[in-house]
Amino acid sequence: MEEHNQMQEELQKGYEDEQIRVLEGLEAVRIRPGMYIGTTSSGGLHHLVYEIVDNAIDETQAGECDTILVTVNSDNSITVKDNGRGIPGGINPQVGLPTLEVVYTKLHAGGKFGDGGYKVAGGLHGVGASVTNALSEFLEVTSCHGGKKYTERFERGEVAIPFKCEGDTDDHGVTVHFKPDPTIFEVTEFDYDVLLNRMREQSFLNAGVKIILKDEREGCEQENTLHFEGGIASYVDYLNGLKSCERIHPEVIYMKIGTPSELPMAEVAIQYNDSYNETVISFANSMATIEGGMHETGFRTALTKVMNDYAKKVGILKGDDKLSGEDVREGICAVISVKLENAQFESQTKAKLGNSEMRTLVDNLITKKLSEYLEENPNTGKMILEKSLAASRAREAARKARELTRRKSVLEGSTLPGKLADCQERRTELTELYLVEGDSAGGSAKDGRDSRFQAILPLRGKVLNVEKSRLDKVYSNQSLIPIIQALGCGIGEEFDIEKLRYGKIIIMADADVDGSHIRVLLLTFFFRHMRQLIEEGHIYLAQPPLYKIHRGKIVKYAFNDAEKEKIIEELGTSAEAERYKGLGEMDPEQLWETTMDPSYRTLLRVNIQDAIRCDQLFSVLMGDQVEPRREFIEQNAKFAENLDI
Ligand code: 1YM
Repeated sequence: MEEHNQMQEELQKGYEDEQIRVLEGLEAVRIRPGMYIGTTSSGGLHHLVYEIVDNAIDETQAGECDTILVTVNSDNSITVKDNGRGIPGGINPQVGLPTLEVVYTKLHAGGKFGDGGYKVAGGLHGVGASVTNALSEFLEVTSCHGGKKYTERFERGEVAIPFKCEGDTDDHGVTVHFKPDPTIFEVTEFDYDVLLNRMREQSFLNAGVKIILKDEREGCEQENTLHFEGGIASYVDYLNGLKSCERIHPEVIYMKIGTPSELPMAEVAIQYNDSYNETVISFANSMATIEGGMHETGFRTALTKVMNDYAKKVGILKGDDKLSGEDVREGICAVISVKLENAQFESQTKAKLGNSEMRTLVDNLITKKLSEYLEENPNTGKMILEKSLAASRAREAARKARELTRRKSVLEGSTLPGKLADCQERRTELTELYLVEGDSAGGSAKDGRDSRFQAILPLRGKVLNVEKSRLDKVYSNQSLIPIIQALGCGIGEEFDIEKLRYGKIIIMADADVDGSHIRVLLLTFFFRHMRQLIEEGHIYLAQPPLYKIHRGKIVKYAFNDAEKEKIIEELGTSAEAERYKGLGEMDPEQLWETTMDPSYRTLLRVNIQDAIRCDQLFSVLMGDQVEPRREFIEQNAKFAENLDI
């Protein structure tokens, strides 16, 4: 009770002044929500949940909590409940406010202001629960700590029912109930699958924690329990299970240094499969580092070194022969997770880890533990080496083929493909390359374009499915060579984005099933062999109209059925609508007006929001197993339709 009296006194003193300062802080969040949560669309909405869950996960990492319950309530509000220590009921001496109130009303970057604890789970910018509070219609906290139950209610970040002690309890832990503010968010409906993916990822990254996710909305009632004792080793097993390929050794290799309470900590899990591509995903403080960074660099360098040393040791590599980085990563599925204080994130999206000490830490971990593992498990070692050697031989065969036919110079861009109608402009940032399906559409595009900055490359024949082919086939494929030549930036090990000849690469294919197939084949090629083009936003999809509607001399275009109906209403019932069967039906002027004129057209920029999802999408859509593909398409019709991956 003493704690409580002291609190009342402190409150009298500094409350009003403080309250004003605090509100100014959260007001900034309400004025510019994008700066704190990225967007006010679906991504930002879900982010509100992650901030609260992150605090509960921190508590599990402190060893004080094992279960987190996340409920989407029937009114689209969210309840997050943990069974940890609860937030202490005292007054924070620095600000003279209840600690609980400080947690929910103070913007703070990074470090927690409790008893010397630190924050590792980390939200987008480490700003924490106060951002969720600022952007919620209401947020209620119940904290059971040290035998007492405390509550407080906020509305749009302001105190609505002050902090109070409700009395005694045997319970412990924190419960937060909030509802996103509909005046801030464009979307207020939670997507269960988005929450499920994030909760699954978090439970893989924090071994042992049990997260129960529940949907109580009418007609959507469901529940998932996410609990993986194996942590990231279970993650790798899960990822390999999603892919349409076979594992080449039975166990996941797991290596670790440090613990959550002894930072820094690094852990890596690896298992090879029989595909030709690599899936390496990395995290720092449980946040995905999509652009990699120091921990990934350390991993790659050490893996190449360890595999070469091992191959020499067992006598498989002789003399100066070497396995390249790409060779030893063919078919790898790996998850890297590091936890550290003072994480530095670089690049525009803050998705690249800059702390160089993480390169050394991961390098040391792999060098020591992976060498030991291979020594102790020679059968697994042999399987992996055989895979790397096969990759190396294929690469060598590709190199020879290239030299023989002087394809090297062909691929490196000194020659341009015969079919290319190039543009006059040379500054990459101003130019566009249209990859056009079919010769007749290619002809219209050539005649309709603005040749000052638009280049056209008609695609010939069927585009190779790179998911089923090794590099040597990719390099010698007649449908891909002209694309590689026109882009000028090389491929694979020789890829150099500085040499890219066009700022926008626009895929223009029909709006039908065949067109959709070509789009997916080209995207698979870019994703697997020139991923940086997608990451840096160079790849676009043209959006040709579906209908031409005319009445007398008035001609309008519609891009979907709703637009068609609207235009017919405007023009009157005598208006006629024709459905385009393909791009080839449009004359050059129509193609320019509807699809190529920068002042009228709409382009979809392809971005990688979720590299894991993408990897899975291509491996299942394009792999050679039919059953998983059918299942996947049935479950994910929205992905097959929506190519904005
Ligand atoms: C449903 C959300 O926030 N749980 C939670 C938060 C805290 C603690 C325990 C906690 C942390 C510490 C000490 C510490 C927080 N405490 C603070 C502050 N669940 C949820 N569970 N005692 C309890 O880190 O030292 C901030 S969050 F400020 F008190 F340290």
